[in-house]
Amino acid sequence: MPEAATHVGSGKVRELYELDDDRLLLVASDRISTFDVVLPTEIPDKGRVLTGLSAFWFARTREIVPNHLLALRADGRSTECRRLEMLPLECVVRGYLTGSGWKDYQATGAVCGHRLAEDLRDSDKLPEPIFTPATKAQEGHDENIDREQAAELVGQERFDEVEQVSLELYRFASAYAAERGILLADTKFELGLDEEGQLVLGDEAFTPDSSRFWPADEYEPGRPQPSFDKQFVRDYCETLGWDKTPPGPELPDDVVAGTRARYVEAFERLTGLDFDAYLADPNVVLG
Ligand code: Q0Z
Repeated sequence: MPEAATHVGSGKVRELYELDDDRLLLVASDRISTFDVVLPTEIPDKGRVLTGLSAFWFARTREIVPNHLLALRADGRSTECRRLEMLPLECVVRGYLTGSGWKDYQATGAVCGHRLAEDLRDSDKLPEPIFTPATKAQEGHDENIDREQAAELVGQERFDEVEQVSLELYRFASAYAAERGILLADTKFELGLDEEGQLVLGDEAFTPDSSRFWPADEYEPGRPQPSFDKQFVRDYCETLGWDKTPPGPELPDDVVAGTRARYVEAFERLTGLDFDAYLADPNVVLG
């Protein structure tokens, strides 16, 4: 960071700084988390892959909804963005039934008030994508809520707009990814308002940290799917008998290398660009 910037927030693997009254700097580190624990070993360039993918999607979805992206920095991991008033809602869209959606379905037959057919299996494709909002937890897991609860948080009109925009974003990105051999099982984004009260996409978009990416050629409903990016890490951790509480284990070099290769592969398949071209000039993703 060349200029003075005040640190204003930390995520598991990202940092947020204030540049001035109107602008924030979002920096993606190379940290990786698994089973909700950040590991002591980094995956080189992971933050650049996520930043590049997010910017790629921002550039291609701006006709669906404007976004907060102002500039990509030359380091490839830092994004200058417009400061928004974030909605107190996690916008989640699911095209497949897994994770907390699968858990809720098994317990109640519904996900966030969407009643589903009775015979669905883990990872089944849903007849159509569903909007399944969640509350933003300061700590621990977001809590799924139904549309009535979500409408109370942001107002009915805004809720309707957020749902429509979220579904449109998911339909666009999942169709695009599927053509490139990657299933976008579900995704989460954050929307905010600009000074004029217009809806703006913030945070990150369609990265492997905010979405479940599954390799299409290994898709087999009825069981949990391998993760496109983190499967080597999870498999390695399972061999250790680690109890999944902090601290997490160090990763051996071959697991680091294999995982880095998967992130780079996701970037290259989705963007159609060489990752080296991104490293040379991040703005290539803006097309
Ligand atoms: C995003 C987060 C991170 C910790 C606030 N454009 C925006 N305007 C206002 N607020 C945000 C954004 Cl992106 C905002 N987060 C999530 C990101 C570290 C928390 F990198 N929090």
